[in-house]
Amino acid sequence: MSRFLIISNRLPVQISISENDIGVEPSVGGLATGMMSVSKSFNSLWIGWSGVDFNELTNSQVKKVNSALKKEKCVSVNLTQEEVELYYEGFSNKTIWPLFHYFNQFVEYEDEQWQAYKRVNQKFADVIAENMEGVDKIWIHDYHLLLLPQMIKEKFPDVTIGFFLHIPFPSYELFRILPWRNEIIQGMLGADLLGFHTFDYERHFMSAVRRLLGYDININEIHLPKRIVKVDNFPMGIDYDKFQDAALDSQKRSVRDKSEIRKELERYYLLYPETKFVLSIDRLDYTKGLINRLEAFEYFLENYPEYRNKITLVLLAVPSRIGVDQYQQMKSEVDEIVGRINGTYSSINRNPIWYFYRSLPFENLVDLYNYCEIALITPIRDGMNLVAKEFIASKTDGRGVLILSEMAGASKEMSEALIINPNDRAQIAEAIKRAIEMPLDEQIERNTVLQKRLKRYNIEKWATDFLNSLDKVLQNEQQYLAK
Ligand code: ADQ
Repeated sequence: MSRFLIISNRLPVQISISENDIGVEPSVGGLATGMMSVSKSFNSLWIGWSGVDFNELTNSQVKKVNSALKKEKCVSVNLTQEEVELYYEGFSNKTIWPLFHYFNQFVEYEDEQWQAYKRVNQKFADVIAENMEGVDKIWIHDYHLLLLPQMIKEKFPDVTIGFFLHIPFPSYELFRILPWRNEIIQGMLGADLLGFHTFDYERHFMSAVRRLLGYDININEIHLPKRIVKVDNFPMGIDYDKFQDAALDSQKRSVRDKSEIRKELERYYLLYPETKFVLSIDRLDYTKGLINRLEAFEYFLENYPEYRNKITLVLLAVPSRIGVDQYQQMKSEVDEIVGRINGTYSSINRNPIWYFYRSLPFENLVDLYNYCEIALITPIRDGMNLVAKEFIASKTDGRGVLILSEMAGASKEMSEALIINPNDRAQIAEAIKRAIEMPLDEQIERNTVLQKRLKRYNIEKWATDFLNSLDKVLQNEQQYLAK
């Protein structure tokens, strides 16, 4: 029976190990959240790093972890501490991540990290090779594994390979800075189908291929000497019904069954019924624009004093990549600005910002999406941004206003939101005011259009579209070679 492999840096589970017990839980992150629902509906096996250092475990613990993973249809690629530092925190997150998000000033060029990146991509290729029985399709995800398509293609030329990049692909002028640019492009071209979130990322990639390698390009096909590679955009969707249903469920619960967060929001609202809750949720990452968001919020409080006691920013920052310097610095900066704003604008019983530095269970996330009237999403660069979509999907009665950065891939499909430039504080402040004052029927009108679109192009449709395209690529390639 044919089956397909999903490959990503991290497995979509988080493993906790105590003396007698092994726990497996779903992990946070766009890719994990998105692909989980898809992998269940196909005959698939997911290969990736488990996040656990197997060298620290006893033999019996290793067995237990592997069998817990097997139940989840997962196979682990074991990484040493050094590999995690050089390949994951190093090349992936200190070179590719900042460069592809236009944070040129943060990019490191360390040969040692590049060598580790190549080694780990090869390690993935080896584990894949051990699990190839009956496999005819492989879907590789994201920037940690840019060299993997070529490694697999060389060894298994008949297997169809799809690759999807979850982050932006930068303009050629930026990409060319990378000393290893040719190897990276060649690595990606090992795939038969390359997918991006938006047409712009696709266009940037094509331009890099044309200028660096000089291959013939026909609209969205790249003609290599012996095969063709198709390039297309597939804007990633969300599990729409899951968010709608969870939001409905959250509203219907009796007081006793409500989450603490929801009870607290409702209690606060009873005390101060004029309050508008503004929601901000993301990983604590410099690309997500937390600093400019906070500065814009401060600007708003400064310039629109009539709203000072009528607005509360619920700021949820999920700890992320704490081993990378910039992330630690940013955490201190966020702490400082939140302190400054609360110090300036708090009264005895009211803080303008409620700040949480942690991850939250799904139910709480939905409570916040459902209850807060406004979402403020201001990334400096973002491949897509699923939070924007999840917020809209959780608005069961159509109320709510989304303020969204034009630098997020999601803005291309969500023009009914209030679209802002994340570097324009005055514009963001103005959008907050507009959101507060927006009439209900206008909110509902905008959200109805958005919801219809998100429901139609949901995560399942995204994955099936990608997989169908992958099948078509194979047929086209056979016709092309027969000519
Ligand atoms: P991320 O950068 O992780 O993903 P995003 O698309 O916003 O960003 O997804 C974050 C996910 O984490 C959401 O599904 C959200 O529900 C979840 N989440 C956020 N905060 C949480 C919290 N406090 N507790 C629990 N869960 C939380 C990368 C790219 C994005 C791209 C995705 C998918 O950087 O641009 O949209 O991949 O391709």
